[in-house]
Amino acid sequence: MTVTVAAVDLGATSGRVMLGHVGPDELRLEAVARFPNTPVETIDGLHWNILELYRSIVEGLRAAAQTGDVAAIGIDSWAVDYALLRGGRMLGTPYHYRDARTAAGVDAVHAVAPFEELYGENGLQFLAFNTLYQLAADRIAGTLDLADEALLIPDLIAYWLTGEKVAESTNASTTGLLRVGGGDWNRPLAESLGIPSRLLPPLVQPGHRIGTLRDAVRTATGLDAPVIAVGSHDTASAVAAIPMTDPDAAYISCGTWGLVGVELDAPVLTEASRAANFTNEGGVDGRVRFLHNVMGLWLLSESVRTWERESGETIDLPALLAEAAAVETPQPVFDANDPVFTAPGGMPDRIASWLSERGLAVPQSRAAFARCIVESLASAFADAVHAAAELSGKRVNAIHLVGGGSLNELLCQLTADRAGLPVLAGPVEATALGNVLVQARALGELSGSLEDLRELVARTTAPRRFAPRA
Ligand code: LFR
Repeated sequence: MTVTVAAVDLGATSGRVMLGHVGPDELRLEAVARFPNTPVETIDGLHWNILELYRSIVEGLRAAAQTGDVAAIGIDSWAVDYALLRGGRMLGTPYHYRDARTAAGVDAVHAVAPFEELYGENGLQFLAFNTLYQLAADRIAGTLDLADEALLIPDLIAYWLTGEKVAESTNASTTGLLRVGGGDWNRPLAESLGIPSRLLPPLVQPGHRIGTLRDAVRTATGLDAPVIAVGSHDTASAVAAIPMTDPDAAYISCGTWGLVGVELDAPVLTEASRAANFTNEGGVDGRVRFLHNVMGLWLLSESVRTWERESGETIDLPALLAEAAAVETPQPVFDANDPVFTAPGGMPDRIASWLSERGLAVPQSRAAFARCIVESLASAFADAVHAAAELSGKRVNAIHLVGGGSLNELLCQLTADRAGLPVLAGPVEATALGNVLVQARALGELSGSLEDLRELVARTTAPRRFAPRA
């Protein structure tokens, strides 16, 4: 027996509705809709184009319904961003985490709770866009006073589809307002930061049935299916689907970001892990995602966007990467963790400045630039894998690399070389697979632990092995 479920996955450049056909011996995805997810810059900053996205999701679900029976829907997106609501109505347009407004929020939060203290409470690496800093910026702007609830983006979409307001726990763990290690909301911390705890909705775990579609949505989509909470943080879903049949492995979930780490049963809150800026995010089934954010393919895609804008040409990425692989002169390595690369726009110039400020030669062709970016990513990935092993005490014999980056052979090979460990590449669609697996288990179609779900991924998708070269 198999079941068909729909995964809504909102990624950095596009959103998708995918069907997952899942059974004890089957795991197959089918794309039914793809639509742009392009942030919009207005006078007051960078925002989600949330209404257009919602319209596209409803249309995508309608397309899904036309293919046959859909037993459930699960939603995931990147973490930390949210909408403010009052009386169930959205107040303003949600901000995108790459908006610059968070700087004021960081200062305000750290004036009350310095990072060292916060780390003990929430276990999160410092990222200036973590929800608590964004909320603090909203408090300074006066908008929090108006709100009576905040919903993370996948929870907002679930609310619009079902009328039910919840906070899914893996994504909630990235807000900075959850007690580390699977705890509840840290209401005293929130209040001490001037973030009213009324904003925080009831927590639910992946697998929880959020609700059934509202009548209007049922009519618009032609679907009659529950929305089930999945690892609604895209990285949590991706990690759930990593085919780690050997537990002594690290992972890299590589898309726009490279999330590099290991899975643990309990958080690591040492001074060393804080100094290394490692995070303890909540995973599916209460696992800990002990990882570090490396800038990821963002560096490459932003560079390509700039070159295309400047030249009016369309750049063929696989061809560029093939040229980059053929570059023979050694290229310099820059720090792919430097926050100067977080904001959008003008990436090649920012990389060039980083290099020349340190007396390093700036690559002279696009191919050399691409090689420099991929070398820098591989170097940061290798460092983070070794740091994850050392900080957690976990043995690491291999690296699973999943997500879009697993198609980048140069990146996989250079990561293996620099880490001195084999890289097992794929599946590309780990996030969507994690999303549908959790739904299928909630429906009773699959049973067992995360290891059982991963075993199904390993059986149905064969990772490609990149052995380290001397
Ligand atoms: C990846 C991701 C990362 C998170 C970043 C911002 O898509 O979700 O895990 O740190 O985006 O939310």
